[in-house]
Amino acid sequence: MKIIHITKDQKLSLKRSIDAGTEEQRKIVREIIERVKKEGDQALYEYTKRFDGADLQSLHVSKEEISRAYEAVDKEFIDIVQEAAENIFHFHEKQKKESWFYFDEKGTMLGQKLTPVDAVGVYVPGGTAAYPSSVLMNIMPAKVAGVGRIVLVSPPDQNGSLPAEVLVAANEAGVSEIYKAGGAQAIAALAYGTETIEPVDKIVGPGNIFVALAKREVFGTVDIDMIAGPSEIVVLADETAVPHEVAADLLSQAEHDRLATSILVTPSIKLAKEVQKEVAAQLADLPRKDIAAASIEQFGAIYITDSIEEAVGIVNQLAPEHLEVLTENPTGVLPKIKHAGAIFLGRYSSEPVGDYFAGPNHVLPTNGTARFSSPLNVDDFMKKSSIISYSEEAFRAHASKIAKFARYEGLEAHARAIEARLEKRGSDRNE
Ligand code: HSO
Ligand code: ZN
Repeated sequence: MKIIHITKDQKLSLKRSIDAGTEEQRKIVREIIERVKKEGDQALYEYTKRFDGADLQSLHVSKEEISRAYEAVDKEFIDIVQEAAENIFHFHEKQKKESWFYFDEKGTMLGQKLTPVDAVGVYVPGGTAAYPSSVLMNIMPAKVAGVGRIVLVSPPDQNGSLPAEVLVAANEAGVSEIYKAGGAQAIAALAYGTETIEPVDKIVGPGNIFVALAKREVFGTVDIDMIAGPSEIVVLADETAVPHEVAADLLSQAEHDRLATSILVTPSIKLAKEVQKEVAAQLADLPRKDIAAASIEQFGAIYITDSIEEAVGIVNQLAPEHLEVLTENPTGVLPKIKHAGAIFLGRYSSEPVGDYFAGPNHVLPTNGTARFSSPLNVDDFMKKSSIISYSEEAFRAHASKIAKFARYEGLEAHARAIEARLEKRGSDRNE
């Protein structure tokens, strides 16, 4: 892991060009979407055969399959998922906002009515990235928001099955329906519907480039979540941090992806050198050492600053997905942190505590977007309607101003709609 001495005013960034896909990939995705729109289920069966090698009898995951999943996993796994789900539910409940209304002295009522999205689709990738923890993190905020229908889609293996752990997590989180479909075809089915899958209003969850392109393509017909980039961790530490713990935390995100970024920012040269040694040593016996080593080699770095204040400045420039504060007084540093998706304070708040268990969402802004966006949350699954209820007194007091405003815009019919209520006519219901 390289050690870099930061010079004052050095500009640093985690921003990378997001894989926008090739023209060829976009063409393939558009063709898939068109076929699903036209042929519905038939297209899903054929693509599942072609891309996943599974000859499905049904797209739908049955109650029996879910029961079998519970028998296939360890009892301990179920207990842990249940406890994690409870923590996630509890945390997200605190985010839930209520509709609000107020009255003025003229009897006018104004407000905002909050309504959950009717139906949400959650995409779960296949293979080793089918994380049950992400199933919980994507479903629970929708559940807390009160979304009535939550549909999970995921590509099956060659035997036509989904991982038992995913099914258990989805069921614990309160999923309504589960379908065996992946890739761009699953996104198309969620957006436009097929004979079996009713369309949804919003699609969330990570996926490969074809899934990301398909989400972009259907955006507007449905809403989508942010397109998440590779995982990032920045550790802000002083000489009180424990080198082998810092190294372990950096590696926890490096093992996600060759493109993941793990960075230590510290004013302590001693800590920097010890962490560098520890990372190399711990890498050697990690099962996913190929991935973690590639990530550390290309994107890992230890930045040395003159002071902790300067280190905080670097953190705010980077706006990382995950920030760990391992300093003598982490809560004292907190007010100075402006940009980070999730902030972990102190040595017992190692990043995986948040990935799996604490309660806050692990779907977080990456690629420097923590400057302007937030973790996945309950609000993402709620929408707001403005409420306007003018009293007659308020209407009469303001009608002429409103009509004038309309005429300044050259919109005569708007003005007349206002004035129609000022005229007295025989047909007036109040006469
Ligand atoms: N750290 C990942 C989420 C995750 N970690 C899932 C383990 N499983 C988000 O950046
Ligand atoms: Zn993780």
